[in-house]
Amino acid sequence: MFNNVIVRVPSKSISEGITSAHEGKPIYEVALVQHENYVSALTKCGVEVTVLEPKEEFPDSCFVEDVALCTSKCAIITRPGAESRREEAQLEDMHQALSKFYENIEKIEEPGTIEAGDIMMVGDHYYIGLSERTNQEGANQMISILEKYGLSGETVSLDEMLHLKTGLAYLENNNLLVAGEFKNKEAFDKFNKVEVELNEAYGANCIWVNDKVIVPEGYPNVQSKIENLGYEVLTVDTSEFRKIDGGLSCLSLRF
Ligand code: CIR
Repeated sequence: MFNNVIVRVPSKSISEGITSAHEGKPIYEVALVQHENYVSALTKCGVEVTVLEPKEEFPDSCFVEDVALCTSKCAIITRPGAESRREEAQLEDMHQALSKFYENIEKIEEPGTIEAGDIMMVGDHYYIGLSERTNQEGANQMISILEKYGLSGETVSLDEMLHLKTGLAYLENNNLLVAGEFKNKEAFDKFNKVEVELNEAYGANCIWVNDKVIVPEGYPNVQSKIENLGYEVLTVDTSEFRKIDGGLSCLSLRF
């Protein structure tokens, strides 16, 4: 059960976000409306949403998921692997917001790098993707911190995707959406894997929030697979975030 969510409003500079997609630049005004709709969908799931102000100097700063991991016991400030995003994790308003909810706030230190889009929570256990953004040192530090609080973690290697949760979404009740390179990873064999086809791969980045699942708009097969599992689905158009490799999960911290 999640009670709280933190988001950050996209900045005008979103048009300059890091991207590997060739879908053009996000349109700021459209991104703002999509972000408002995202917040409305979260509110429908019964969480309290803390909305942080936009930060022009950080084009990717609406993707708050990457700068902190929020667990049941502590929050951990990450150290993003992308140079242009590193200082995002030091933003004072985020630290203040986290300190309202957490007594224990930990930090990943140099030379560790980690972006929490690479971390998937399954109960008290955390899967950590080793990617271009998250290195072994960052993962080791994260696992030590988790263990200090009675939680646990393990690493999973990534070869193709940006982040672990680009192609995975844990929907609770042992249900795991899997796309691309994760379909055949042994680490996930114990789950009830629901496979997402290549042409809807972006739709694998969904979020479970209190028994509802928020799914990006425009991925009908993903949507019906999730509905067939018995979940109520809410959809939100995230086309502008997709243009800079961002999905639904990246836009919020949920705890
Ligand atoms: C980036 O490349 O860092 C951003 N343009 C997208 C971040 C997406 N975040 C995520 O998957 N957790």
